[in-house]
Amino acid sequence: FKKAFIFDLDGVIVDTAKFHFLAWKNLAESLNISFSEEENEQLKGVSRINSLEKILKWGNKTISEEKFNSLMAKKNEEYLSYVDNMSKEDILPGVLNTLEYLKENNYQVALGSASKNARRILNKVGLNSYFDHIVDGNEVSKAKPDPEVFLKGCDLLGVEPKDAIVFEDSQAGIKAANTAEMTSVGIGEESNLKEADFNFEGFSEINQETIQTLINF
Ligand code: B16
Ligand code: MG
Repeated sequence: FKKAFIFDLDGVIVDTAKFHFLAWKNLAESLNISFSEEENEQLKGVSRINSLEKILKWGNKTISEEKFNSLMAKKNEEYLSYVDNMSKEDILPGVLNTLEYLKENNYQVALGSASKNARRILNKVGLNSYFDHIVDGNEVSKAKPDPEVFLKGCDLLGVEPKDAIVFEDSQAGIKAANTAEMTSVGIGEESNLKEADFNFEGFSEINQETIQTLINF
């Protein structure tokens, strides 16, 4: 039986990708680099530093370290201005039901996010108390697809990776879970997440029966 659940944040619990998109787009445009939803898709689950590196590469731009750091700070400031307007209503459909079911049944639950803003976001939407442990971008040195973030989660929860189930919306995150031999559950468009063990459009499709199927997998 599987014993623990690890949730990604952006794209699984809340849709903050749209805020990242707005902030990255403004940054890219200030550098005369075009930036579309398609490019944004490739930044999902990718750390802040790696995201800016990718954008610069797409635009064939090199900048000083100082400018790099100031752009990252500016992007985050804009991103947080959107985050700070979030509330319970921004929790994606079905997520709260699942978290409540897991809590009532004493399953172990952790967050495994690349975001350095994960705690702030969980606070904003009022979900902090559902997580036994939080591992976020402040605690890992290797970004997804490296499994470090999920392995740390397993350590904290005291379970073997093979006994953990990971919910992820990004290709990098599914890869990370698979590398660590965890059960990977893709949330979002299946064609994007073909390598996942299971696929669901969102948590509205996940009920108690589904959870039991995952546990027995
Ligand atoms: P921050 P996740 C990831 O969160 C996002 O998907 C990705 O787009 C973002 O660049 C990254 O967090 C870093 O976020 O700038 O807030 O530190 O999907 O791993 O929860
Ligand atoms: Mg994500």
